[in-house]
Amino acid sequence: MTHTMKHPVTVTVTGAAGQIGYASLFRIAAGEMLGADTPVRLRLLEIPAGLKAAEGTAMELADCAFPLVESIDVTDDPNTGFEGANLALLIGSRPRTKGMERADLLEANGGIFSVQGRAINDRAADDIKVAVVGNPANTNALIAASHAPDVPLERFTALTRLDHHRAVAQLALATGSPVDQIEGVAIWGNHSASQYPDLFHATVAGRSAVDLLTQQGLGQDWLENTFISKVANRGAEVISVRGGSSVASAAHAALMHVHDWVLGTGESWTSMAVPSDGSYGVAEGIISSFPVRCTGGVYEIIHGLEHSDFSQKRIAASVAELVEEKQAVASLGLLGPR
Ligand code: NAX
Repeated sequence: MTHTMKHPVTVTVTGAAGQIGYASLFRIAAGEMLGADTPVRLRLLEIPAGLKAAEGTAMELADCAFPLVESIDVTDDPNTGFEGANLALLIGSRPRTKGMERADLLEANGGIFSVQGRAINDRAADDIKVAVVGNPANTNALIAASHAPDVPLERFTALTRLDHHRAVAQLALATGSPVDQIEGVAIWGNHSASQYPDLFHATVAGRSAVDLLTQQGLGQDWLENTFISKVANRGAEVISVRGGSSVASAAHAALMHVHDWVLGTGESWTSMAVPSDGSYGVAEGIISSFPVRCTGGVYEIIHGLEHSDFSQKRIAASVAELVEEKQAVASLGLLGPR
């Protein structure tokens, strides 16, 4: 390694033996998340049932002889897994199985994310940044944060970057323009079907996206019944076509979420679910998606956007779902001391 290399970063990935874990780890190891100048120490955290498969993944990671990888550790102990962690991708969670009620789902995940929140609180490095991928992602992030009172609240985030990318892709398709011409798309609310993908501040090659769409005869009906529903239900559509849930696109979104948080967005925006600061009428005390800009390892919610009644209602509906989820986990006793 040369003197231009940065200090190594300890990255903990939970659910390391799962599909998204597998699709993420090799790209993290190759430097696609933190850059080609940042060595990584990888920690693969699994449950006992996933340990052997995670060890197999670690063997393959070793077999790639990635120059940036300083170490690879596999464990099923959260305290060991988060020891000295600078970045945590919380991917492993308990998916909803047939016949499972929402309360059962929240409870099963509450068990996972409370333990991990405590371990992060006690063991992680002072600059820990957490990105929750495992569903229900926003509320899982809230549970983890509530059990980590010594970690600044703003370090707990959840992934809505996949929804953001899906929205950009659909807008590119509808306007026949390349994705790199699109700016100002935003995802608001929950990473669920209630989310609000917002095009009203978006531009395509510097022109208002809404004006362009209107010129093409794509109005409110297209917005509500095609665009929003397509983005919000894209996960289900992928399952029905591919025969399995989104994996590589989710892994890519997780990497880009962390990449931009750490390395910056420049002047453009992205979307992240972050603790609400109360702006746009989003209740404080929940983790909700906002448009953000990142600089110097810190994200900042974009303030001062004007919303139509339609947008306000859509945001409020998704926020109401997050408040309900919070009340449900609180009444199950899953929230910690924060
Ligand atoms: P898999 O079932 O393939 O992998 C999950 C892995 O997590 C398993 O290996 C399991 O053993 C492990 N695990 C479970 N509990 C754990 C714990 N307490 N500690 C460590 N590891 C644990 O699922 P995969 O397809 O990888 O999806 C992972 C999660 O991402 C799911 O919750 C899924 O719903 C969620 N998703 C989130 C998305 C987002 O945009 N936020 C999109 C894609 C995906 O649906």
